[in-house]
Amino acid sequence: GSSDLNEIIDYKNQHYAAPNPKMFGVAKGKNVIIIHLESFQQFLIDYKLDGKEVTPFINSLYHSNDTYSFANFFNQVGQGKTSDAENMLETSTYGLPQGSLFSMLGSDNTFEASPAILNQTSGYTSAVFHGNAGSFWNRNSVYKNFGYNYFFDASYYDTKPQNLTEYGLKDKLLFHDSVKYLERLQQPFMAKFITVSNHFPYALDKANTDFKAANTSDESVNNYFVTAHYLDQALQEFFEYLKKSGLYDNTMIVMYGDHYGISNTRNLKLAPLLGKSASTWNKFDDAQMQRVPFMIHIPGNKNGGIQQQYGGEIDVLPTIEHLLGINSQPYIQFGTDLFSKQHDQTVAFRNENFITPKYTVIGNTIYENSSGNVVTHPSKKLQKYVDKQADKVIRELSLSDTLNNKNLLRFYIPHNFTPIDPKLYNYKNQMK
Ligand code: GP9
Ligand code: MN
Repeated sequence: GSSDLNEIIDYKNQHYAAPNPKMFGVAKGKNVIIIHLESFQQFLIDYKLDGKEVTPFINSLYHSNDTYSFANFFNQVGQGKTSDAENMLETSTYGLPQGSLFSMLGSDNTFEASPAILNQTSGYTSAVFHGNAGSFWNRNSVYKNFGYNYFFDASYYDTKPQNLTEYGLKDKLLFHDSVKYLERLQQPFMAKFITVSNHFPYALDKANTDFKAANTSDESVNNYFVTAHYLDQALQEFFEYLKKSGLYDNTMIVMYGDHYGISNTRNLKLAPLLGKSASTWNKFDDAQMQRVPFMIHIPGNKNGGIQQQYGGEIDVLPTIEHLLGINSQPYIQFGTDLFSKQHDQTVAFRNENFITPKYTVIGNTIYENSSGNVVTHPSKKLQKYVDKQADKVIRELSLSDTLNNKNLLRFYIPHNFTPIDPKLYNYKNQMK
């Protein structure tokens, strides 16, 4: 118990990355809208299928100088997929090595999650909008423990069959039909939208399809572009609403892809569309495909641009806290602010493989990022560096697991933090 916690506290203190003074508080007091881009991979950005941009609107955001756009941002999920991404983004702790943390620990654990932190430090109201059953991934329980004030699940939307795809309400309807609730949230708010239409197997009715599928021998690969295009249009419509309503100017919009849409086995079908050969495709290529978008859009900011630093989902919470002018130091978080000079650029995958700006390490194999070649005879210096990173990755993952498996945040109450009592939250008949 307490010696575990002391080791975790030592680690997080020594790993802490101080805010970049140029970035601290640049979005202070703004509303925060977080848009979860289901299964959206980085390769879609600027990608053209048969000469046609798949996601022109997201591309325009990516290149806007109001957006901090990350070119080397990776998903770090395990088997908990979407729920692991949510957990990392909102607690800066890792998902579990097996299963979903939301499902296994989410009902009973104590968390110090972003809805609670933003509320208690800065008066934010929080809400999640998601057109699937609230029980999926145990969200009904987890969100209460995170301190979400509102959770609008499928029961708040018109879910007649033609409004649905496999995992819930179609994205355009999710955004459109959430406005009536969004407009009633006390500001400043933090609102998360979890989209679902771009989810395997990427099925969408003809009426919503205006992009030509790819032509591989795998239907899901082909249709991935079609549903990604639909998601792009849904996002554009939502931005139009935000501008019309006036919310836009006072809101920071954070967008991220949660995990891959095309699995490693299916990458072999995708390879030719990326100008690669399936016969030389390898684990290095699979690892590079774990890049997902991470974009922070701050209207009127004008200082954005494409960021090259390496990072991942674990780093989002301290980054957002610092942008909002909130000190992240009191909390136990395993990620570091992407804008900090001390940001840790080693990206851990849940299986202990990792990527650094120069190397991709899979098991005992070191690949050089610039060439994709295996480093067959690493110098002593390189081997020492890699071993040190590997030790850190293993330690960080295991400390996160200890924290969560032993529910140690019960015993760690930051100054001025009031632990969340889930009994005070009720997601039935909200705003009715
Ligand atoms: C369902 C959705 C999908 O509610 O969030 O989760 P995933 O299958 O991607 O983990
Ligand atoms: Mn997902």
